[in-house]
Amino acid sequence: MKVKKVQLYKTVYTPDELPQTPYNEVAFVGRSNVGKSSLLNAVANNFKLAKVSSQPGKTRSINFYLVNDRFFLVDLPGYGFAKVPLKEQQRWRELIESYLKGRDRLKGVFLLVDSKVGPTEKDLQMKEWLDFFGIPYTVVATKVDRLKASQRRNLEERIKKALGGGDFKVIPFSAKTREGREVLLREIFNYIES
Ligand SMILES: Nc1nc2c(ncn2[C@@H]2O[C@H](COP(=O)(O)OP(=O)(O)OP(=O)(O)O)[C@@H](O)[C@H]2O)c(=O)[nH]1
Ligand SMILES: [Mg+2]
Repeated sequence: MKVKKVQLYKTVYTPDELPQTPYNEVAFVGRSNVGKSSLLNAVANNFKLAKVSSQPGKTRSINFYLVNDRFFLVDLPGYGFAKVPLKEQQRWRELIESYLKGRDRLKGVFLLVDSKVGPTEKDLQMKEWLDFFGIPYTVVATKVDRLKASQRRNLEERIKKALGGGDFKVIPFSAKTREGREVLLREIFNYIES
C-alpha cells in the first residue's frame, strides 16, 4: 500500500474539540524536538505538511492528517520541554492524556525516542502509561543519521533495555535519509488494518 494523498483534517487545542470519525488512526508521541513532525513529513513525502523547528515546542496542538481518505496519522504535542511554561505543559499533558484514553479507533501509538539521547524519564512514563492502558505501541529511534557506526550497534536492544523491555518493536528511523520509512509504513498499515 502507498501513501497517495495526505491532508490536514483538523487541529485540536482542547479535549472537547477531538473529532469523532469513522476512520482508524495511529498517533505519534515523544518529547519535544524528537522529530515527530519531520517523521510525518517523510511519511507523507511532503516537507511542508507539519511544521518542523529546531526550537522545541513547535507543535502545540493535536493535528489530524487524513491519508488516502482512509485513516489518520495524529501528531501530538511534544512533552518534557522545560522552557515551555508549566501551565502550558500541563495543558498539553491533559490534552495528550484525554486523547490517548478516549479514542476507540486508535489502533497503535508510535513512541519516538531520540537515538542519540536514548529514552528519558518522561519517555519511560509514557511507555508505562501505554502499557497500563493496553494501547499497542512501537518505538521509533529517530535521527539515526546522526549516529556513528559504533553507536548504531545493538541500538534496538539498548533502547528496549533502557525502556525496561516488553512486547514492542524498535524501528531505527531517519527523516533525513529516509531510512526505516518502508518498515514504518508497513507497521502503520498493520495497525490500521488490525
Ligand atoms: N539529523 C536529523 N535531524 C532531524 C531528523 N528529524 C528531525 N530532525 C531535526 O530535529 C528538530 C526537531 O524536529 P521536529 O520534527 O520539529 O520535532 P518535533 O518532535 O515535531 O518537535 P515539537 O513539535 O516541538 O514537539 C529539527 O531541527 C529537525 O530538522 C532526522 O532524522 N535527522
Ligand atoms: Mg512537531
